[in-house]
Amino acid sequence: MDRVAILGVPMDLGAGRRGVDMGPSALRYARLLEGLEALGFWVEDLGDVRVPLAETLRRRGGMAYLEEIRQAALELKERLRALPEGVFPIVLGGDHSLSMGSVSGVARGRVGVLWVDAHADFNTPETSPSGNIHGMPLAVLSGLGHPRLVEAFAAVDPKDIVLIGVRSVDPGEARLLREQGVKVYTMHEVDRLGVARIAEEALAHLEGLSLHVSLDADVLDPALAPGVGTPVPGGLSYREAHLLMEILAESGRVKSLDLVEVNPVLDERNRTAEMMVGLALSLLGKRIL
Ligand code: HAR
Ligand code: MN
Ligand code: MN
Ligand code: MN
Repeated sequence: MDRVAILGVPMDLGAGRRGVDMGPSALRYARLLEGLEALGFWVEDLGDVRVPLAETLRRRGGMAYLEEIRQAALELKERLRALPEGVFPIVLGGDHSLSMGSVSGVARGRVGVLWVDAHADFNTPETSPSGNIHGMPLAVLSGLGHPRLVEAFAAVDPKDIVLIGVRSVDPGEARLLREQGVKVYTMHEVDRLGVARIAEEALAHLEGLSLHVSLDADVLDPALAPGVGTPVPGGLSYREAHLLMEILAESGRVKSLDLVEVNPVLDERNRTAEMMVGLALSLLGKRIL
């Protein structure tokens, strides 16, 4: 039977506001494990990576948390490396800085990354307007940014990255994305081309590669998914998000998944977590008929 491993990263040190550290609990409470079992998977919840509470650190915000974030992401990376091949990991966040650890942990050789997000997360300390590390993981994975992070997590060729759903990009970040040759489908392209065409183009662009999907809850329209710290209007609809997951599932090439940036403090009756769980199940093969 196919195996899934769940691993939580209750971290909000990379974000500008508190609360995403409760995301792993909210996603578990939304019955992710039971949903996966109903699909026929053998599921093991491996618990959480250790992350210090912001209140216990005598520092505040942004790059001040660099070492704690690095340590948590490194622990995640090591735990993913230790999984037997063929186990499908689902990483529960937590802010998006954890994906430095998830992508580098699953990258055995070349990996294609589908980063589904309202934001590009391609800032460096120089281009970032906020200093928040959850706006930097994709740059770090590509080898750009703070040397302490790059030496630990650089793992992908920027040409093996596809961004989908983007609608908030900082000026320096936009320049870096162009220079590095990252493929970006903004909401403009979602509207013009549709999600089906984009999914097929993305799969063709990453031809031959195993894929990691990093799903940021804020890619969804905030009217549907209010439980996020950095909402941006004009996001994916329920139907677009599900269709994207279903087409990726049909490819059979997705080998790992992050569910990140769910903020239960800002949510309404856990609906954002429930929607993320529904999307994860679609990505793992759930069908209507
Ligand atoms: N681009 C902004 C910054 O770097 C906002 C980043 C927000 N990031 C996330 N993850 N919520 O996608 O500060
Ligand atoms: Mn993100
Ligand atoms: Mn985002
Ligand atoms: Mn966010």
